[in-house]
Amino acid sequence: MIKSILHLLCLAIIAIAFAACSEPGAEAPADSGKADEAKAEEKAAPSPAPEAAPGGGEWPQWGRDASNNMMSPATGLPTDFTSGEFNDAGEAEGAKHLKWVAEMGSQAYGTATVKDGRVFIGTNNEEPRLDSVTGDKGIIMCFDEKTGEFLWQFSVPKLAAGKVSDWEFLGICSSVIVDGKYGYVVTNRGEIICLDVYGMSDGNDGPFQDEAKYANGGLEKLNEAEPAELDMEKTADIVWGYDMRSELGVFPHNVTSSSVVISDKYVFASTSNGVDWSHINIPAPNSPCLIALDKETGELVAEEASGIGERIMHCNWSSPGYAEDLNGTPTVIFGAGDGFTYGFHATEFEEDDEGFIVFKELWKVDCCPQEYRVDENGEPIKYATYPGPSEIISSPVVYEGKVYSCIGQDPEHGEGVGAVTCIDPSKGNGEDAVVWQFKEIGRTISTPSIVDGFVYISDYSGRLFCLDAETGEKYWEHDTLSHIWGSTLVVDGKVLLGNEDGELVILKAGKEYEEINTVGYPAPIYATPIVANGTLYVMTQTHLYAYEMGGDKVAAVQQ
Ligand SMILES: [Ca+2]
Ligand SMILES: [Ca+2]
Repeated sequence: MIKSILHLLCLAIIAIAFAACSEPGAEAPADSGKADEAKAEEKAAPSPAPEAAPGGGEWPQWGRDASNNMMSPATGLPTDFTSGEFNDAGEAEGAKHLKWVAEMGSQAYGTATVKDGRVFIGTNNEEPRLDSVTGDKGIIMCFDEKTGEFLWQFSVPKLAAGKVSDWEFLGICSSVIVDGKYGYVVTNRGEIICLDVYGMSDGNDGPFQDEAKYANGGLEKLNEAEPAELDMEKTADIVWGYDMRSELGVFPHNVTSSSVVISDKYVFASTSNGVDWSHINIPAPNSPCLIALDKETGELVAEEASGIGERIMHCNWSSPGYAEDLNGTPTVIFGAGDGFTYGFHATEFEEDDEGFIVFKELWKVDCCPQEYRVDENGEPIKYATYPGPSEIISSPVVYEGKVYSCIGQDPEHGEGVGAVTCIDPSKGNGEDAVVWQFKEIGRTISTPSIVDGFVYISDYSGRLFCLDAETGEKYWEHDTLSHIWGSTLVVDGKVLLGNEDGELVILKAGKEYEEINTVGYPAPIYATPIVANGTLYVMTQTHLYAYEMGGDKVAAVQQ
């Protein structure tokens, strides 16, 4: 279960104003007036046009941007890169196209993000980087983008609950989303933490100043914990923190997973609220499964009150998406633990009867086919059986005004029936909004990639499908012959996907099926490959590989 959660975290991200970043390699307009115009145009665009983003631009969050559509406009992807052989110094000898490789912990589920020269990953503490941090911990590591040099880490103590809410050695499953000086991440303790990406190098930013106490008790025990002796130069700088367990009473099942998404004002986060060890009882049915926090202060702004908590099948591990304009409305998109995908208003909230500020539900669509919920006699089909119902763990993707959402379960529950649902919120609510549903797929915790009208989606059973985004028609499928936890990346006309056997498959994107290469690694791949600034990052359970992409464009990016 925990592993799946981690996987989920990797999946979710947000839409940043990537476009606002002036890419180092972009051609400068001839005069400054034109430059300003160009900048204004860039800021208005939801994502950079391929020609405007040599090297593909940055990858500042799970999903690259808030649409959660994991594709990159980069070109020059080599298809003959290799993993090499580790020598005693920890170098991957003979690895083709490798810039650097960094050792992480023994398990790493927090898919890499890259912004402003830094790379962030989530892992555990089984290969300790700091003498002052020992034993099992949730860890965020920050590396230098060019060299892979370790800069600092965020060390999170484990909850005493163990497997029930904070499974041993799972580490931090969430990806860091970076917005300017700040990064936002969900910890293994069920906390949302705002970090200063510059760490302590520019002093201890606040209001939060109790980093030494946090290291011994998290937010929950700040008042009673003894301050730890820390190597402050390499310690993360916490700006603010929000403890979802103590503030909301949520009960994370096995682990807190998923990544947050941000708008200009808010942080939107799923709470990992779930069932208890019995797998039947829901300890906190009235607690929210999705919340909004003020980005500046970390204060609670709104909570979900659509009744998801009472209908949780297992947990809420999906990372939400955000669209500034979906059917004319700023919308948070949430794949929930009851199998429904929800659209909530992202800027207007309402007060309920008890005085709580809650999300305004715009629409909801059941993404779990009815025949998975009840049998032909109308009897409920048992959860966690092959033909039974599933919740949503992967991230819903927004593409050309539609939402693509997939159902699945914790990989510990094994394989089973799944579905991809295409939702058009302009067509109404519920079944009216369903454009098509594809049911040939098995359960999945992978997030789809959608490029040029093609949907690429893998399932836990190991298959990768190419579907028509408008009709759901299947063009081809490929069996990787191993379980899949991670998600696809589409870049430079290719689809990349890692599996549990440590194989990264490379297929041709488009209607015609073509295998290009399979690259072997010495450890399983549970995270999703990403591309940022002309570099391909492949994350196994133990190592992060950074590969240089080819061509002049890469050189331009590295100026
Ligand atoms: Ca600082
Ligand atoms: Ca601080």
